[in-house]
Amino acid sequence: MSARAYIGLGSNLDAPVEQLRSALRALDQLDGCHLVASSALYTSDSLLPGQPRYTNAVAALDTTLAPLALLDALQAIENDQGRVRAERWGPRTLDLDILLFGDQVLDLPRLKVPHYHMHARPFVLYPLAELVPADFQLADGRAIAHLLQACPFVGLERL
Ligand code: ROI
Repeated sequence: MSARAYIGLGSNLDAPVEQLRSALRALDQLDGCHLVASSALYTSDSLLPGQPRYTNAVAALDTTLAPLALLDALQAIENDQGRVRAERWGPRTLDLDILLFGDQVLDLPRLKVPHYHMHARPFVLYPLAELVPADFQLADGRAIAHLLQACPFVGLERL
């Protein structure tokens, strides 16, 4: 059985656009996964001061992997692309987050789905909105249209 997962991609080191393109290829090549679509790329200032600007995108991925197996696979891609986990929230070559996993709501130590911060992040919501129908609801019932209304398109540049 396959589930549609939505993956948030972010990078603010070492040629971010190339990092995201390479990550999209790697997602499509994962065993049991098929890249269905990807959003445009967006740039925005870091939520934390003193870091380079980020480039972000969202991908729709069909997968037969279980959520934690997908998480392991995403972390392997991050490591392959040179991510060093020096500090929490620090600059990174590549960040891959599971935003949504089918209709599942998960509250595990390693994985919370829907992603805990996605509702407040324009660099997640606006690319996600490119990939889902206008009446789309998150697995916990929140409507994307309401989340977008509460999260203005401020500080985002669509590439
Ligand atoms: N800011 C932006 N614009 N994009 C990100 O992906 C991002 N990721 C982070 C923090 C440092 C919170 N800021 C970000 O982890």
